[in-house]
Amino acid sequence: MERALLVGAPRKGSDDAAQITEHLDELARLADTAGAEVVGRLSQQVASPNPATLIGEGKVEELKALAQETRASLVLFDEELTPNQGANLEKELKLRVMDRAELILDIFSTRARTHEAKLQVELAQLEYLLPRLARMWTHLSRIRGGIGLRGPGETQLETDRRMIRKKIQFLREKLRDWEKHRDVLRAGRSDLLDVALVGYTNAGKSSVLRMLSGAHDIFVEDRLFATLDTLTREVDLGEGCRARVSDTVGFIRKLPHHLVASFRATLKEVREADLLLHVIDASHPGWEEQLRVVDQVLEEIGVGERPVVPVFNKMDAVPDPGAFAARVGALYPESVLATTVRMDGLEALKAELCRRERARRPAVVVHVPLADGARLASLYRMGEVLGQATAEEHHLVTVRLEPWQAEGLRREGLAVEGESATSRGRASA
Ligand SMILES: Nc1nc2c(ncn2[C@@H]2O[C@H](COP(=O)(O)OP(=O)(O)OP(=O)(O)O)[C@@H](O)[C@H]2O)c(=O)[nH]1
Ligand SMILES: [Mg+2]
Repeated sequence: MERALLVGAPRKGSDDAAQITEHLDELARLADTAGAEVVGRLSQQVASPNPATLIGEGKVEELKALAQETRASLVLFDEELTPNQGANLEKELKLRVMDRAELILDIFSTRARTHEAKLQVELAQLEYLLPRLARMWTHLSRIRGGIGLRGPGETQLETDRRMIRKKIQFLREKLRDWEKHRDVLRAGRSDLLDVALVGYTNAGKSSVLRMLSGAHDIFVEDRLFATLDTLTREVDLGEGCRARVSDTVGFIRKLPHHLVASFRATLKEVREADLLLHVIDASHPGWEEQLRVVDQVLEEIGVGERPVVPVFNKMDAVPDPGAFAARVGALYPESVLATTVRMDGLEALKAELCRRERARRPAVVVHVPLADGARLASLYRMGEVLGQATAEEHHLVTVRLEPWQAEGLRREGLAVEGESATSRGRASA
């Protein structure tokens, strides 16, 4: 087992500096997830980052001593290291040095199960590597006395880079094919409300899907990034309401942007969802920061404007649940409080989803000729019938329909009263 030393080097006076303990706690969880044992911590608030080693020279010496003392085999930085800094630190410390991004990529690579997830992680890793090879080479050529030197090292490096670029190209194409394949599958699905679970890693997204669907085979674990692949379940919300709910990969502070980009296919369910359920670990002292991080990633993948229902989970572990409820109730009136381990909040969540689902299927009144029994029956299959009356030559059927369904009936010559045609911004027929 690797013995890891954690290093935090936030900018002096920054928000990160104020939360150094929490951030190193999280790095410790990442280390644990990656299978390393944490043997020590060290931090320094840097006024101006040292371009060679990020932290100051004296701090490097301190780190060296601590590494010897604790018999560390690995040093993990919470901050991003330039390839130069990484290489210099490794040379100084004679230990493997990784930054947070690399550690996260490492975890993803060991946790990826499906073919698709593996391809996505490999792509992210190669993209992380490529500029590093390049910058390391610049660094090497400077040591050897300038540009224009064509040693065997450079040839080798060029070959490596070409191979990596080729592989990146290949993986991108493969993933595009996958995405197309998924699109085909998606196109064949029934037209249900599509809900995507999003949230910080370990907030309880999979637990919420488990609670909603009653499916106990859904993987839940007290580890970061337990879920990497998208899993979709159809959920019965009661009262004739149904929705399709997808669980997917969690987010984290400083998520490597290569990773976000290469998880395009997996995050497609999020990008195509009608509604997002943002699961928040209410018992986590840093939940507000986590919420902001998730909002940022949502922005980054282009769904910053999507309707969101916040779900404050793990309410059982909140020290003062009354005060907490009052506070988030005022901030997020449409939020739901939940404890998935006790199934608390299930009814409220189902009711909220059902309300949203109904809002997209407004009630309309369809005039069906009395003689047209087949049409009447088909309406009952099409949507949720709320009432039926008879007037002169027609049945007046009040039914919840999607706007396109009402439109279709109108085109077939039936009278349809109601707001359906305009509810999605289309002009009324
Ligand atoms: N105390 C408490 N723990 C919970 C609750 N809901 C989930 N957990 C625990 O939180 C941990 C993470 O739950 P998951 O459902 O796997 O979380 P996730 O958001 O899917 O996590 P990743 O897939 O790793 O991003 C597990 O150990 C759960 O048992 C809750 O209501 N209360
Ligand atoms: Mg999960």
